[in-house]
Amino acid sequence: MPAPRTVLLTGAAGGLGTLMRDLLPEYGYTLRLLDLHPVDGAPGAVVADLADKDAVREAVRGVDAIIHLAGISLEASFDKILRANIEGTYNLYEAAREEGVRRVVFASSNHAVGYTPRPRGDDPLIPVDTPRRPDTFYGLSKCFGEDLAQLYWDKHGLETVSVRIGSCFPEPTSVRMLSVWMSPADGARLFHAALTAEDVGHTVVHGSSANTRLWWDLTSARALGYEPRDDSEPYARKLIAEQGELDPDDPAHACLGGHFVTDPPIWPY
Ligand code: NAI
Ligand code: 15L
Repeated sequence: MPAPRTVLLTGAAGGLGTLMRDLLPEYGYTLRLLDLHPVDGAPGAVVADLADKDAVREAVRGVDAIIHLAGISLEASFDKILRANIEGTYNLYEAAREEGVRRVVFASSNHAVGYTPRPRGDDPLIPVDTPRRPDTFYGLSKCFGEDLAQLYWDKHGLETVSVRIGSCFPEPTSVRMLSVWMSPADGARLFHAALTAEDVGHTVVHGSSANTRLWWDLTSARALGYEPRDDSEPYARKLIAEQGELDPDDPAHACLGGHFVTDPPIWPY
């Protein structure tokens, strides 16, 4: 497969989309942007709901690949999740199939497996084939997205790398995030690897930096050519001084998904 050059970035107005709009052009990509909301500083962005099949198909036409970030990124009612994340992702894959797009990078989440107990002590890292244990309807929609990706590979030959992102923000802001943080620069490295690796079929990877306190296995991400360069450890002393170590008896600290298991943040719209 020739390396993709023109990439549709959905969710371009969001937090991760804004970070990737800055970082991905350095890898030589020309980005086409799509979001429900206007994208700051990008008057040419497509402003469309993923529910609008015609607009989605037009946005997809002619691109080499898609990075699919758009959707509800926190917990919400099942009806909202159904429309934005489940039907919306289906509409995007259908448009990609119809327009002959070869590769999608899908923003899955740690919350697809959020009920997985976090490793303690000498426990092994969580493997990428750990059973699905969604912690929310939001996490469930990411399981759907991964399965949809598998179907479109098996049935239609449309490749996907599903990246179960830990926490991709400029800095880690909690003790839990020390274990699952992915720096924006490593996020761009991983997305670039996911766009360019050969013969991925449908591959699921964990998305984190090379954190000293890592909870999950990065082997399948490294196999794509991803070489993380960052580590959350420089933030550890300050965060632990402020928040304390994770409490082994607190259910909000027991699982990979953290407080999404006990008290998930709710999508405000
Ligand atoms: P965000 O909430 O900041 O951005 C999501 C964007 O999607 C927003 O700009 C929103 O307007 C857009 N959107 C929502 N519904 C839409 C629809 N129906 N049609 C078109 N656009 C729509 O979220 P963030 O943090 O940027 O995350 C991006 C993606 O990565 C999400 O899919 C999220 O689930 C996933 N993710 C992010 C993580 C992180 O640490 N930032 C961790 C794990 C997964
Ligand atoms: C996610 O999936 C969310 O979209 C993001 O806002 C963070 O909460 C992240 O997971 C996390 O687990 O820290």
